[in-house]
Amino acid sequence: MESSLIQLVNFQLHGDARGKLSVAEVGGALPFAVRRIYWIYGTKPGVSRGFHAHKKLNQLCVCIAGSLRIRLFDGTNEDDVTLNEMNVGLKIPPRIWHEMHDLSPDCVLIVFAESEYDESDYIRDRKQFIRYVVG
Ligand code: T46
Repeated sequence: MESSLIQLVNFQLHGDARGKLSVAEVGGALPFAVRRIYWIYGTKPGVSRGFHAHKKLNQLCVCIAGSLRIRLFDGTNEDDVTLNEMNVGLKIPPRIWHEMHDLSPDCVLIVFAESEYDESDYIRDRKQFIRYVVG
């Protein structure tokens, strides 16, 4: 499932008799040089996260265990994508409102980010976000 909002990447997969190995490298599946990596896990049942957009930050998310649904909103269109494959990443460009829902108890979401953490890059108010992107 892919729309202009949902940008998925397939990682290079090396499988052999021992199992599988996936690769994300700059110039390949990674669309930017990574300066920060964080991971989200141990989410309590029924808890959703995110509810913000970034002004400039590019990110790539990979669900390496369990599953979750990510809702993306560009100020006009909204779409949902379920991530449950270790070999697939979701690009979250700047100026996209994102919410993470339905995280399974075993969900581990690893996020590759283009820049160091900067709270001033966040827009955490949905109405402010719509004004920011739509004007
Ligand atoms: C995003 C989605 C997918 C830091 O101090 N450094 C960091 O690198 C990060 C990512 C977070 N924090 C602090 C800021 C907050 O006090 O950790 C706390 C939780 O962060 P937040 O409420 O923003 O977490 P989520 O899960 O709502 O959002 C996170 C990322 O922050 C965000 O950039 O795109 O995951």
